[in-house]
Amino acid sequence: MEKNIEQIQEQALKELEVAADVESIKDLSILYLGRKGKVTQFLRSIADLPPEQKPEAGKKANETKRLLDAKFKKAIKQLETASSESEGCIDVSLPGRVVRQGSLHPITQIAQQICDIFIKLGFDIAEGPEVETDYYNFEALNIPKNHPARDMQDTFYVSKNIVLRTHTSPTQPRIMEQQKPPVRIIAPGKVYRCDSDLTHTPMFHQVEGLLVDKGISFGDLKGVLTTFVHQMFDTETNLRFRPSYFPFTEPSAEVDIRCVICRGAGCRVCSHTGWLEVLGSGMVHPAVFENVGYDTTRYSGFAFGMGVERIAMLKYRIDDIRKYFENDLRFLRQF
Ligand code: 2U9
Repeated sequence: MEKNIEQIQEQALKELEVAADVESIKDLSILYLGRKGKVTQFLRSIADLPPEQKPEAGKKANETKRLLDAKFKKAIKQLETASSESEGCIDVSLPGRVVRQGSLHPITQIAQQICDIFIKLGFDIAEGPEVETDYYNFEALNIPKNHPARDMQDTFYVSKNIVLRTHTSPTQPRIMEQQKPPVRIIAPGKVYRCDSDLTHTPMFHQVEGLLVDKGISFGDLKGVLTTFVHQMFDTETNLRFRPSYFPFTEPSAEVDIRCVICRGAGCRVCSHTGWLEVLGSGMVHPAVFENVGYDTTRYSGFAFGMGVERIAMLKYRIDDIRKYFENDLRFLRQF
């Protein structure tokens, strides 16, 4: 009989060793210590033993019961502690979380497309400061103090002679002061004007270009800007050059393209004119050349400028410029 309870204990401990989870140990506990369990049944059977064997058998059976109960409880506790510690750990068997790839802002994409077209035409990129002196932003570009063009630009003043640049054109006299012709540069970047509505934001992006060499004519200007429009939109997009005025160019022209929405039939976007204004341009004013020490009898050149947001609005058919700067990912992810 005593051997029997030892065998039961030995068997229970062997089974406990291979029990891998809490549920299996609980099952073992029922199998050995439950109401109909092996140890319980052994305890009950002691009643049928001869009286002299009962005390020893009872003692051994109770020791086994206590030992197994303690071993089962300890094993359950160890498994539960191990599982709560592993909660903060990485489960390498789980599928990975997808990291969304970022993309360039639509305005950056359009600015790059514009620059790429001019780079292929032989232009270099030039960059200048966004906080600019009154001299380079205005004076060097033939916009003297009290000139009405200063009001047109709605300038943010940092101090009396320092402004947030109202165009990227000041980059160009800076380059011309350092470099003799030929000059072929485009100046992309942020500009600032005190203006805000459906089609204007206080900060926007421009690309302005300059080409200076011997014998440059208005025909060169037309050829370069026509190539640009055909590559940026498509070769079916007609252009018209409309006389205009800028202090830094003479003669000056605004460049319209056939409406990309209605193809000239007339719609809300082109105010029923069939045309959209996309560029300003002209032959560089001799006063600008004199300011940078270029010989106006030897050199001539053309210049142009465009708003990147305006081009982006037409390409992507967005009618409110502010959408580009609200940082709404549902909008930005479309590009
Ligand atoms: C130099 C001389 C002349 C650059 C030019 C424009 C015409 C022009 C505007 C278009 C829309 C800016 O974003 S916009 O408001 N630009 O109309 N810009 S000619 O003329 C220069 C530049 C540099 C030395």
